[in-house]
Amino acid sequence: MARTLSQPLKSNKTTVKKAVGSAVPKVSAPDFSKSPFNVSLKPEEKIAFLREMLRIRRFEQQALKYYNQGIMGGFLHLYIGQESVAVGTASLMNGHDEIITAYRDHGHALAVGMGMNECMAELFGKGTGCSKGKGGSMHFFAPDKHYWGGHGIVAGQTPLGLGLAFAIKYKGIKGCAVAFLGDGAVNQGVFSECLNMAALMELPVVFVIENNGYSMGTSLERSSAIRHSLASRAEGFDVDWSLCSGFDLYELRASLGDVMDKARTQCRPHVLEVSTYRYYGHSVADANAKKYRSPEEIELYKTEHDPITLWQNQLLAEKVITQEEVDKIDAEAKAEAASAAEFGINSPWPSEESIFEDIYHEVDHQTESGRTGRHFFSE
Ligand SMILES: Cc1ncc(C[n+]2csc(CCOP(=O)(O)OP(=O)(O)O)c2C)c(N)n1
Ligand SMILES: [Mg+2]
Repeated sequence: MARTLSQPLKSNKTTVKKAVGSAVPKVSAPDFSKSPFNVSLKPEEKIAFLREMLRIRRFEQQALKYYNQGIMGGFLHLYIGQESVAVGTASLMNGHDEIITAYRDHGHALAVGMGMNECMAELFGKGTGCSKGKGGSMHFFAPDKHYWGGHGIVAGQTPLGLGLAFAIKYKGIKGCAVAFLGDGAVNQGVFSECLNMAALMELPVVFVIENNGYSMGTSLERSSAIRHSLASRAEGFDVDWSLCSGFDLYELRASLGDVMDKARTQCRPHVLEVSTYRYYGHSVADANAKKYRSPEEIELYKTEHDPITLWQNQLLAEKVITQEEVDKIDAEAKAEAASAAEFGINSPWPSEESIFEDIYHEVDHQTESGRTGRHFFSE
């Protein structure tokens, strides 16, 4: 079933005023570049967003090349087309915020500052990878960068994100937790439980639904009974919600910045549904990649809604950057990705002896429960 672009900006906090005496009220699109989160952005910050998006795309294209050659194995869920969401979110983090996502996690990892080398090595299963080659594509982690992964169980990261928010509140930190999930993940029961607890305990959590229209080969229309949006379900739990376009970095920053602030300062949970799109199959090994959507649909998103092209054109129009500078940044991103692939290929495999390490803290640290194998019971 063909996908329709979701309508931008609706929320349970928006008051729609009826026009008196006129037929159709004129609604002009808000200028998100003037939002408090965007208006004082420096040119170099705007350019940095472009660089980050290009780095993510070139990193994944490089990975795809080696995967197709059979040199890289395991899973590979590409984020290509969705880069603005991760980059926009990371740009709003204040040092006290935490983020967590599902298995489509490369973009978030690079956006929070993980290095291409450790990420690429992880994809090659090498010991120099961020998870020592034992996690692979779905398990990038960098808690030191406030990034908690990388999770393969659909919606499994949502209660963990809730836990991060609980810890933030418990410790009295002025931060928030941002937990990403897909349009398919909203139908997992655990997400509903999270919404209830978030409202009940007034936790500083923002659930960002990256609505790319598909969960594996199933379109949104076939997986969810929706009237207006997926996020509107939050209303039943007394959680605020809103929608925004993820294709435009200004809009994403304006919308998400606002709700992250509200979570930090008022401990108000929020569900933000972001419209986005992935160009590749569910994973690179998706045998049905060409069966559930048309090439025309993909082409439409590539030509009219590509977040990198849109941002690049925006910066060119603002005269913040020249085409030559864009090309240079892109060439640097490609070179960095190629060098990271070299690093990954040339890195050593994890040692055989390390196979039992990094599974249980208790075993690694030889605690009493680790030695006795009694992790959960004392008798
Ligand atoms: C609990 C569980 N059920 C099923 C799967 C298999 N599975 C992996 S990804 C996926 C689709 C999820 O789609 P969505 O949440 O929209 O995320 P996207 O892939 O679009 O980023 C499914 C059903 C799983 N990993 N975990
Ligand atoms: Mg999806």
